[in-house]
This record gives sequence, structure tokens and C-alpha cells, in this order.
Amino acid sequence: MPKNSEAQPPEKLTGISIKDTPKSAAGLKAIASTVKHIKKEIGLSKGIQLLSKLNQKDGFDCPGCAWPDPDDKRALLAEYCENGAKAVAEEATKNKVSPLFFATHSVQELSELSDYEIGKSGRVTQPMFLPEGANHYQEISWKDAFKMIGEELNNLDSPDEAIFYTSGRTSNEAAFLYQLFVRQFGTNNLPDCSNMCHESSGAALSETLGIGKGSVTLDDFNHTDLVIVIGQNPGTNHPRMLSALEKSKQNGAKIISINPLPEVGLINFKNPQNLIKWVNGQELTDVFLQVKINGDVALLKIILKLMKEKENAVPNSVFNHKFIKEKTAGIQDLLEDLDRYSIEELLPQTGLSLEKIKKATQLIINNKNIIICWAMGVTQHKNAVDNIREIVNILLLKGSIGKKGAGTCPVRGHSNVQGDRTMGIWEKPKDDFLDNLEKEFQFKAPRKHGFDVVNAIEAMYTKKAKVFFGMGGNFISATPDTKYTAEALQNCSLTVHVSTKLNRSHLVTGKKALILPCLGRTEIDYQDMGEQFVSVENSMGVVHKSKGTIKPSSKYLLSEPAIVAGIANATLSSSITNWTKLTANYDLIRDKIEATIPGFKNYNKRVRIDGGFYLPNNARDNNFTPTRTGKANFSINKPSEIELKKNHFLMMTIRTHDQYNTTIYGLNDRYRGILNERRVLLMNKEDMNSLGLQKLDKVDLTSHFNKEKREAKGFLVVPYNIPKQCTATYFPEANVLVALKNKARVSNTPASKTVIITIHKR
Ligand SMILES: Nc1nc2c(c(=O)[nH]1)N[C@H]1C(S)=C(S)[C@@H](COP(=O)(O)OP(=O)(O)OC[C@H]3O[C@@H](n4cnc5c(=O)[nH]c(N)nc54)[C@H](O)[C@@H]3O)O[C@H]1N2
Ligand SMILES: Nc1nc2c(c(=O)[nH]1)N[C@H]1C(S)=C(S)[C@@H](COP(=O)(O)OP(=O)(O)OC[C@H]3O[C@@H](n4cnc5c(=O)[nH]c(N)nc54)[C@H](O)[C@@H]3O)O[C@H]1N2
Ligand code: SF4
Ligand SMILES: [Mo]
Repeated sequence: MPKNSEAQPPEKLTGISIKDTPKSAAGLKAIASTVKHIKKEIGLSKGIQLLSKLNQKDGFDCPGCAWPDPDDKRALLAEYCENGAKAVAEEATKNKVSPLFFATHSVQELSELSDYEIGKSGRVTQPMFLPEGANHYQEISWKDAFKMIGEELNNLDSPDEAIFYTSGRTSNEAAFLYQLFVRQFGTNNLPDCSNMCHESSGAALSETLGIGKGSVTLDDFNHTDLVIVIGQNPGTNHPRMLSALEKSKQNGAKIISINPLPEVGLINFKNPQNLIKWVNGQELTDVFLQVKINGDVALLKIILKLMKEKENAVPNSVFNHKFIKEKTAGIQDLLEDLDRYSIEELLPQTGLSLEKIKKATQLIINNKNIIICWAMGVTQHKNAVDNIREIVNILLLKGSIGKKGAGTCPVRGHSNVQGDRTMGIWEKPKDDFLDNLEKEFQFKAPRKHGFDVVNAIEAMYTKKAKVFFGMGGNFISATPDTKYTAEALQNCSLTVHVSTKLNRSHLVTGKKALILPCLGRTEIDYQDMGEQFVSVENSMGVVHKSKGTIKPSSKYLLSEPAIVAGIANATLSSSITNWTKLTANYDLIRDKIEATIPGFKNYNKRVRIDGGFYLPNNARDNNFTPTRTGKANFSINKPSEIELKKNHFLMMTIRTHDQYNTTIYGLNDRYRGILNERRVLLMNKEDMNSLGLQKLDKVDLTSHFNKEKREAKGFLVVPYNIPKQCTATYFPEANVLVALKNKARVSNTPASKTVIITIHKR
């Protein structure tokens, strides 16, 4: 593997243009953008045909985000959003990456392209192999690829020297089979994208409520009094959530949004499915708290203090004492701890006026049924778990969980990231789960916990791990500390990626590398016993089926379950599992899931019912017995410890409207008015003045963590409505600045939203 392959996107600028931010999200422009992408990637008529099956009960699940579909009635047309359509267009693209493509383009040459250009190359059509020292991938048969993986794995000194990553698009069936193979091979090294995403939510919610998932259903949005959206940009990342918020508003609910940016989707929304509302759109947010980056615990503490003050002044006016007494533990400690902080001391961390916070608190005090939604703006900080536990504190004081219209709503990212975890993709499996696997499959499961993403990178860097296997995803671009991670991957003897599309992880490899191309969601999956469907779990715990409808983009593609079976057969000589039989008919895999994982009774029957079924959820049922205390736990949390020196800024790495994680759909961030450029630094005007910077000045960024420095060069300064000392860049261009050791307590999630930087004019 040539060591000079580029792990980072090139510094090249693409020709920025800046527009006013639009007044509302969605509307006609969203439809125009959908049509443009569909036309370009798949062609209009095939594209429209394909979209007619998107999120329909007899169709395929959107490969975009994990937002749920309505349980009952679905629109005949267009049960999807602009970004769902883009995700489909991206997968069903006409463009192909064939052996000829690899013969023509060297790995190094491809690595010099931008992520946008790499992605646009298209779908990988055949298994490809990069031999040691070579600079071009070459064709390899599936049989030889499986054999190579089997030999490499069996040559390791210990199964713990292999890492098995998963991204969140993998179906339940594939994920279950994959973790079974990995555990029969002998390791729990199953890091996943969730480690970088909602791990902090899982950690905080398990501890406080006894379940790592959210508690609300989509219908709760119709019955709520107040929705708080904190650290999330639904207009871009979960667009159909805006329709749910619109319904909440129409039923009289209020909305508070807490974000350093006035994200346009949260402010005003034109529902493309509601023509009448188009003229003015629906104003969504009632109170916008433009908090400083990582000022959330301080803000939530002020809210808690104000709630306590009011309760003390007028007993029974705020707290739900019945709920607190019957269902919770630890309130006294929380109330005492709140006294340790003064509002004056907390306020500067928020950057807000007390008056504004009081207005929001009044809504919390006045309303009984509250839903709190959140995403990466709270999960990717050093004190991310504290953020979420503080959110839970508010809900518990109000008794606002386990009943209609109320509860927790961590909005998941990848379309099946929650399902993958349910299937056992986890480096810290519970003993009960392993006991069940052992009983059903007659093998001895490893008990030692495995590496998560951060630990896996360290293990590869220090050569404790030697083989990297990625079930989907784009590890080099999604992970922090790009240079360090590149070295870690390059230390491996073999890196393997099961992928749909070409990405940078295929270009920054171990000594040898394989790309194993697989079927996507949209495609027909034909196995020995006929056409198959798969199932997925959305953000609200609904398991439902997904069936592709178009011809696979190449005849050489295998399904993810078939790839796992191929590798298992080539690796595990003493396994008594019949991998080939299981993949011939996915019903047999589902039978095994039913036999080992609670909640899947009559899986094959219930998954065939239109719309699927709900998994059990103790918090939803107002039952908190699975926690350590047997009750819902109040907790004590720490505000940010970051103290910025003069000329130091906090930087968050966020998504544009035109990307799906590391897959770049286009170069526009339309809702923020930034077009045709990704290398930008969003800055407050006063901060720009104090550094003597003008609009579109070119700057280099240095991040500071402990005494270490990291650099990223060539960003254009864009004046933006963002709190002072806060800045924003896009992921993955700025990942090189995120130190691997800058991560959340407990969950180990990289703190990609709190990077301390200095800014240097070119
Ligand atoms: N189209 C599209 N859809 C996607 C994705 C995609 O890339 N593109 N990715 C999917 C995935 S995997 C995920 S996890 C989700 C991500 O969904 P989001 O979490 O919405 O994604 P981010 O762009 O990371 O946005 C984080 C939001 O938090 C705010 N924020 C940042 N720091 C703070 C803070 O300290 N406090 C507060 N209160 N707010 C803060 C930012 O301003 C931004 O609005 O989306 C999923 N859906
Ligand atoms: N700085 C910074 N870093 C971040 C984040 C951030 O906000 N800031 N967010 C983090 C978050 S929330 C997440 S979830 C991770 C995302 O991390 P990943 O999940 O690893 O990254 P993706 O970009 O979603 O992966 C895209 C690749 O998946 C492959 N793919 C697509 N569909 C399929 C499929 O059906 N099967 C298979 N086998 N492969 C498929 C394609 O080849 C595509 O190139 O990134 C994290 N990294
Ligand atoms: S909201 Fe998410 S799941 Fe729904 S159509 Fe849009 S991208 Fe797909
Ligand atoms: Mo995510």
C-alpha cells in the first residue's frame, strides 16, 4: 500500500457563492433539488418508479435517516423527503466502478480526489483486491477473496487481533449473522458507527431509565404539549420530523429549540405534502435559545434551578410529586447539588439572557406532556453523557415520561443503527445475550469486552490489531484524528470493506486490501430459496420489512448475509452452524433471532404485517425496574470544563444539507446559504473583526488538545449568525483536527462538536 495515499480531502476550493439563508425549509426548492439529483444519478422515469416504493409498506426502507414512517396511513405518493430521495439516487446511481476503472486509476490518484468526486465515481461492480505494494486494485473471485480473509484471520495469534466494524445501514438479518460469525471466531471486537453517534445517549439512558433507546412513538407528537429540540438539525438530517413537529403545533403544542445556529428547518417549514401551507409556511419554534457550543448543561441547570425556585415558592406547581415518589430515586441529591451552582456563574457559559431562559422555563413549568428530542449537538462532547442525563432530570421532575405525548426522543442517524445494536453489534455484550447465543448455536462465546471505535484505532496504531473488516461505512473519513487513524489502518496486514460505493477507506488501506461489493436497499435480493426481504428497526423501535425493487447494479454483487456466510465458511472449520442454509432463506435467520433476542416472538409472522411491530420498551411502559436501583434515576452532572484562552475558539463539525455523513451529494448547504464550497469556517462577525478577518478570507486552522496541535489548511471565513467564540466547519473535512483522546466520559464518543482552535490568516 503506498503510504502517500491521501487520507484527507484535498485543500482545493470549488468557487463559493453566498446567499441569504432561506426563510423556510422544504417547499418548492426541495422538490426541484430532488428532481435534479434523481435525473442526474438514475434518470427521471426510472427514478420516479423507484421513489414510488420508498417507505411504502410493500417497498424498501429509506436508506437515509432512522426517522419512523407513520404507523397507519401513508401518502400514496411521496412518503419521503428531499434527502431521502437523494440517498436513493446516490445508491441507485448509473455510475459504475468496474475493474477497468481501477486499471485506469491508481489508488494514489483516486485518493487525491475530493470525497464528492470519489463518491460520484459510483457503485463498485466486482470484488477487488489490492496486493501488497501495488497501486492498482485488480479483480478477484468471491471464492478467493473469502479464502484470503479466512487464512488471514486464522493466522492471527488471537481472534482479538481482528476488528469488525459496522456502519448503520446493515439489515437485522445481516447484522445478526455477522455478530454471530465474529463471536464464533472468538472476539467481541465489534465497534460501530454508534460509538461516534448516539453512544452517549445509550449510556445515559440505560443508567437513568433502564433502556438505551428513546421512549416516544411517532403518535406521541400528536398528543404533546411541548417539544424541545436540542442539538439537532432536523430540516437537513431528519426532514420528515418537521411534519411531525408541524402536527404537534397544529394540535396546540409549543416548540423550544436549543442550538448555536438558527437552523432554518426549525424556524419555518413549508410542508411539500401540504399545498395550502405553502404560501407562508408554518412557523415552528416558539422560543429559540441560541446557546453557546457546549453550554447545554449550564443552560439545563439554570432551567432546573428556576423550576426548583418556582416549586419552592408555590408547592405542587412544577414537580410531579406522585411520579417522583413512586418511580424515581435520587431527587434529594439532585436538588442539593443544584444549590452548588449560582445562576450568575452558569449564565456566561450559555451566552443567553436570563430573560430568554425564563421564557423557555415557563413553558416547561406550564406544560405537562413534554418530549425532548436531541442528536449530535449533545452527544459529541466530553460531557455528552451529562447533557443527556440532565435532559432526563427535567423529564423526571415533570413526570413526563411513560405516558402519551411525553418522553425521550434521541433521534437516530443511520437507518438501521438501532437495529444493529439490538442484533448484538456491540463491543460490550450483556451476558444474557451471550448465554442465549451459546445455547442456540452450541459454541463458547468470548466474554471479554471488545474495542469500540476509539480503542480499535489505538489498537491498530499500536499493532495490537492487524486485520480491519468494515461492514459498510467509511472508517477513515468518519473517525477523528485522520492522520493518526490513517497510520493505524496502514499498519494492518489486511483491510476489507463491504461496500456499495467507492469511498476513501478503499484508498487508505492495510498492506493488502479487499473491496467486497454488496447489494443496496433498493435492489432485489435473490437467494437459493427465492427472493428475500430484510428487516430494520427505526428510531422508535418499530421493526419492519424492507424489500428492494430494482435489478442489482451488477450481476457480481452479493447480499451482506451471503458475504458473511462466505467468510464464515472459509474461516470457521469447526462451526456447526449451517451458514449456507441460513442465507438461502432469511426466514431461517429470523427464526434464530427470535430464539435468542427478546421481543421478536413470531418474528416471521409479525414482520410480514404491513408497518411491522413495536419492540418492548420499559420506559415507554412507565417501568424503570431494569436500572441499578429499580427506579428511574436522577443524576448529577457537570457543566463544560472548557475555558477558552484569548483568541481560542470552539469549533463544531456539522453536516451540510448536501451530504450523508461522508457521502457528499453535492456542494451546497442551501439552508445556510453557502453554495458550491465545503471548506468554510462559520464565524461570528465580531470575532472576525477582532481577528481582523474579512468575509471569504482564507485561513488555516490549528486545533489544541492538551499540548498537541493539529492542522487543517485552506478554509474560507463566512460571517454567520453564531454565538461569539463559536465556529463551525463541515465533517469530514475538519476531522483531522479532532484529537482521538478528546472524547466523552463513559461513552468514549469523539468530541467532534468541541474542538478548540486558533485561526490564522493566510
Ligand atoms: N441528509 C442527511 N441526513 C442525515 C445524516 C446526514 O449526514 N445527512 N446523518 C445521519 C446521522 S448518522 C446522524 S447521527 C444524524 C445527525 O443529525 P444532527 O445531529 O442534526 O447532525 P449535525 O449536523 O451533526 O448537527 C448537529 C446540530 O447540533 C447543533 N450543535 C452543535 N453543537 C451543539 C451544542 O453544543 N449544543 C447544542 N444545543 N447544539 C449544538 C448544530 O448547530 C447542529 O444544528 O443525521 C442522520 N441523517
Ligand atoms: N467530525 C465528525 N465526525 C463524525 C460525525 C460528526 O458529526 N462530526 N458524525 C459521526 C456519526 S454520527 C456517524 S454515524 C459516523 C458515520 O460513519 P460511517 O457509517 O462509517 O460513514 P458513512 O459515511 O455513513 O458510510 C458511507 C459508506 O457506506 C457504504 N454503504 C452505503 N450503503 C451501504 C449498504 O447498504 N451496505 C454496505 N455494506 N455499505 C454501504 C458506502 O460504500 C458509503 O461510502 O461518522 C461520525 N463522524
Ligand atoms: S426523514 Fe429520513 S427516513 Fe424519512 S424520507 Fe427523509 S431521509 Fe428518509
Ligand atoms: Mo450517526
